[in-house]
Amino acid sequence: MLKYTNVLKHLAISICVTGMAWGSVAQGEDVVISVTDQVGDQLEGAVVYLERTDGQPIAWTKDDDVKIIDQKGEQFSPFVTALSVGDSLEFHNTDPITHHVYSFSKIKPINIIVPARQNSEAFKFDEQGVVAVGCNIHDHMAAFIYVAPSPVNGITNADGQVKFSNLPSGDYNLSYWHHRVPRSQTKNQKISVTGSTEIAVKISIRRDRKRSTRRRTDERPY
Ligand SMILES: [Cu+2]
Repeated sequence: MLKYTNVLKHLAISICVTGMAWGSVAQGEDVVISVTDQVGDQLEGAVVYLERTDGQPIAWTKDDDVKIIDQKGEQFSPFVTALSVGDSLEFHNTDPITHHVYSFSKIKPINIIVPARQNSEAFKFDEQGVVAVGCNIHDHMAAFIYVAPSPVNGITNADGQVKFSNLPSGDYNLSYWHHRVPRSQTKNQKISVTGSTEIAVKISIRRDRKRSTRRRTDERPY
């Protein structure tokens, strides 16, 4: 696979050199981030984002769609949402009952009743940070929104992986956030992307899984 990728890269370079029309086409790399916790378990639901070390914006295609958090079966879905600064999000309600979405977060206080089978207005997020969300009617409902300062952001899947495709080569700072990592411990780690790259990240999380979601959202002033 590596050899095949290298062949593709050589082809791409040849095309750039031989055809001016191709010169403006950005050739990027695939970067896979694998996140595990302190005992080596693959960690799902970690927000990972990359910023260029020189502070310049990243030329990267971004999904501009309004994101959605659904309320279904008295649960928020998804549990964790990653946004870029400036993105918008709607709360949908596919349940046959009313939900009352709230957040005491500093960056985006929310207080909106979403009647059965209706959608909220779009909320725009203009600051980086965490927004813990609950429902005033159903205490067991909880969700987290992480607003990242970079469009290159994503959430690890069940295998603990997030993939960024077609990323320009260069040096990046990798940062992460996870709801079981004590407050403010987003971490920076410098990575160099010079080809298709796999990065392993280990995160120490609180493994107290028996704590209720209500306690989890209340203890954080998000
Ligand atoms: Cu509710």
